[in-house]
Amino acid sequence: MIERTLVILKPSALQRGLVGEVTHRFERKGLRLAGMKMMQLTDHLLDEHYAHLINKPFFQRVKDSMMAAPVIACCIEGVDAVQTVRTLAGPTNGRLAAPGTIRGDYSMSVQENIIHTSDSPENAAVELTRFFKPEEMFAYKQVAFDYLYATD
Ligand code: IDP
Repeated sequence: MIERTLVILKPSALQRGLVGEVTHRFERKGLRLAGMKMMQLTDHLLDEHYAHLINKPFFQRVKDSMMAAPVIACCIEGVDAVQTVRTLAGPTNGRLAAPGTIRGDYSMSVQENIIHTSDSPENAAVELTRFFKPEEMFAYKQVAFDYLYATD
């Protein structure tokens, strides 16, 4: 099933100069960039985006960290894209994430863990609507598409 998912390159990715490196990993995997934009997150947007963390003691710290610099929001597409992107990202704590994952290779932190990735197809749909207008996401067929999924 072709899915779209939201990836946010967090301020930690921009501060560390990892935007190209992280984006390259998704491209090399065979995932397709359907949308990409730089934006400054706001308190209001983060209240919605991180609503599941609202009662956590670190909620404000996480929001401040997400507003400390601009972010780059990406719409990434592919078969099973939500889980594939989560696997490439690794678990939340960068210190526990396996080498080879984005967080495992570039993060020593729970908070400053380089990227956000949607955790389910349902949440991906909600999050993409929150961060992108319909006309900011683009449908086109990658030339390698038939090779990428040849035996599926
Ligand atoms: P996820 O980003 O791996 O899906 P969530 O539990 O949804 O993890 O948490 C959202 C973000 O909040 C994390 O990526 C991380 O930046 C931050 N966060 C989560 N737990 C903690 C914590 O215990 N301390 C500090 N920041 C945290």
